[in-house]
Amino acid sequence: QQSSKNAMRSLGLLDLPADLQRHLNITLGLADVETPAESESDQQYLYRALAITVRDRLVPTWQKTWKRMNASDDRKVYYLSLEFLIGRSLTNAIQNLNLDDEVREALHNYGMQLETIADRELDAGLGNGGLGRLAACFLDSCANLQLPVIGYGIRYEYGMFHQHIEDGRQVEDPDHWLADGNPWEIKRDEHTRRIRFYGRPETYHDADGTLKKRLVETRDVLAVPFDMPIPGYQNDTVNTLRLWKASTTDVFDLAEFNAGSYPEAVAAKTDAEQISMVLYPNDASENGKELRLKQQYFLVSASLQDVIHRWVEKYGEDFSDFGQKNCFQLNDTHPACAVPELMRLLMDEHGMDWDAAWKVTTRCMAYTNHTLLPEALERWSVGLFSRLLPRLLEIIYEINARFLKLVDQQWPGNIEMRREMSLIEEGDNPHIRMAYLAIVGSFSVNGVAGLHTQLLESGLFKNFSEMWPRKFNNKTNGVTQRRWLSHCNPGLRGLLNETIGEGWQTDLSKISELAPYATDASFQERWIDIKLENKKRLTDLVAKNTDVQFDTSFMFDVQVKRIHEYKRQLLNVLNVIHLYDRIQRGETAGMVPRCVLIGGKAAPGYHVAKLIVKLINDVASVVNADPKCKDLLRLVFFPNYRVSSMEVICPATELSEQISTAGKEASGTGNMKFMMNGALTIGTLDGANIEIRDNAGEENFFLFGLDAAEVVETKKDYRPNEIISADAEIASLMNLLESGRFNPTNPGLFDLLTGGLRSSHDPWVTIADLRSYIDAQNEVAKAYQDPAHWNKMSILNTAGSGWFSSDRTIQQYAQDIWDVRALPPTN
Ligand code: DL6
Repeated sequence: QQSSKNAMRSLGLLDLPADLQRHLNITLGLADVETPAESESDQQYLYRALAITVRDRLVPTWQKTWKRMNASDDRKVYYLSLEFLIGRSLTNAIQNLNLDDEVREALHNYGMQLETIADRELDAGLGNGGLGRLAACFLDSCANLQLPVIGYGIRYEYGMFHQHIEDGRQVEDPDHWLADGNPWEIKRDEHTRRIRFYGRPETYHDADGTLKKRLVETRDVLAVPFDMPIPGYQNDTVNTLRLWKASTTDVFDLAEFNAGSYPEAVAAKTDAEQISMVLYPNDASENGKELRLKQQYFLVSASLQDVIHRWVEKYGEDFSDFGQKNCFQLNDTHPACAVPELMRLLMDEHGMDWDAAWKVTTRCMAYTNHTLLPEALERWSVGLFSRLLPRLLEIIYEINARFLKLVDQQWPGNIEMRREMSLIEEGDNPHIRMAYLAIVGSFSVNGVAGLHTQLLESGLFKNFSEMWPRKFNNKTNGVTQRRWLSHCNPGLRGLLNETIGEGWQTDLSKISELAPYATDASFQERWIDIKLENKKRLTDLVAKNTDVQFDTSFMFDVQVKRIHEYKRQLLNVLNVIHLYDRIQRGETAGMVPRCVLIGGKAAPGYHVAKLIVKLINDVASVVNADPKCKDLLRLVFFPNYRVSSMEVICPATELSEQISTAGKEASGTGNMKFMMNGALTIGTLDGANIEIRDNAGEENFFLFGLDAAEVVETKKDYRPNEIISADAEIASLMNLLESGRFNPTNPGLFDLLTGGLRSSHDPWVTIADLRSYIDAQNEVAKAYQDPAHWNKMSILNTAGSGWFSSDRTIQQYAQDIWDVRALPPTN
């Protein structure tokens, strides 16, 4: 901190209010700002000027961190990810630079609160959900731990679509988040890389007469980097997220231009720029589109070239230590082309032979799997690959041939095993299995929660784990407490600082010191007050975004995440219908008033998920309009759920719904944010829920449903209709749903959903878990009626959340996989 203060002093960066004024007047050219700055336009200017003012204060440390990186001979890590769901940067930077007081004072001159101005920032929505947000939390933790880690991603012009609701249905609007510019990025033209698509591989003899391969007749695109700062927490470190934008090699096709074909001449530009134009909004299904493969290769090739360029600058053409000094963490299979691309670069462009290149490649690639769902496992058609990336396909074939020899050694003569493990899925339309490519090319393969890793080893990747047991390891996910507790819950931050000191912000294991206060009446009172404040904030946000008025005396019961059948928002709705049904019958004894909030985006092409959104909204309309429900139940579908809304939702939540079919949710990370903020979880034994329960204590967790093994057993002879007719309450709620009560003008609208629930092939076995879920919800209600008991459980959840800091996760990656240490300081 001291040295960054010195750097700022020498750059004349000590008078923040004056700098803000200067950026308003000079940089942005705004003569006057009304005080208070009430107009939207003034607030927008203030946001931009403040962002630049704060960024100025990051830059000296950022440059110094680059210098430290370049000076160090230690190993470095590159986190390759098609998604970084960063959210907002301003408040994060202010917090990490410890500028809160100064900024508030400066904004006071314009009659403004920091919160109002911060609200002007658009979320950087460069991700779909858990996988992308995890990448953002990881970068935060790497900077906090001063690790030499660079994030590499794509600078999508359009991020995750905006969702609005019309007649209860999801409607998507494009998210042009860059329309007004992005004050956080710095373009680095000098590091532009050339990416070569299509073409054909040609054999030739090099100067020494060695037979070599090169690509000819390619169609090239430029990758232009934009760097985003990733500030560490008050620690004199600013790491980098480098995002690539696609650009054409020539502004115009001159021949076309001269021939008078202006539109055709410009077409090449649009064609190239397409690659980084839009984030694919699919969360858990692969889609096989050519543009998506282009994005993947574009990211991978640009990033590898970037790293190799720095290597050659420093060490010349000797790559023998490259694997030891560099590590690429592949965030799912999306960047799995890195394996053959590094081989290509090392062999075709840097003269290595196969064996040496393979040794280097498999020394520096590590792969994280994030899903067990077969439909999410990427497979690329060989036909497409051979057109778009013909040289990579040759290399993949060679990797496969050599790999299958190893399979033969392990299981001699076992043709079936060869077929099962081959990187190529044979058939009329053969496909490349990207997960297998990633496993074969990596020295480490990890799952993201204990159960998930076990299931990978015993199921999806069983053969590979038998072949290479030591490659497989678990790294349970985590989230950064700086955003997901300290920043988003200022009330709780204050109480924690006062009670256990500030150390938890960089070492969340310290939060266990809270446990002794769980039964302390005066501490509980403050705990309750903080929750109430947070509930008021969420009530305002709900009122602003919907026509529903929450009541802060009700229990806040929340499920926010992508809409997917396996996450079972439907199970949640069935319980709401059940509560509504009970209210209609007057059976309200033991019921606790609830505001149920559900939010999340459905992939635009996922029909069933969109129908679930419609059902939630239609049930909500009936429930919220019914006077009988007024004192007992509200339901809202929260539109356009995103990082910045979670920052208001999670501190206010009392009950966290983590109700996926056991064995389907790899980990979950929202579950961790809720726990940190004192919500109790109702959940299945799935993903990280298991570890949440272990850490909170089983008496502080509402468990229900089948476990993963029982789900498999149940599916063998699953008869949901029998379950429904044998249970009067379930029969009654199904009857209500099927009677058209929620869709009176559109009979049959929800038949697809009810038919699915009743099908003996329902993969999510929702009805099998419904009774157990309803019973657990009744337990929740009982517990909520005893505030001292509830708050004790709530405090113990927060106290038990230390394990779920992404700092812990990253320390494990750094130690067990990456083998990297903190950057040494400079003198
Ligand atoms: O690991 C981050 C996150 C997990 O917490 C979720 O459980 C999991 O569903 C998600 N996976 C994906 C899958 N995408 N692909 N492939 O988003 O990862």
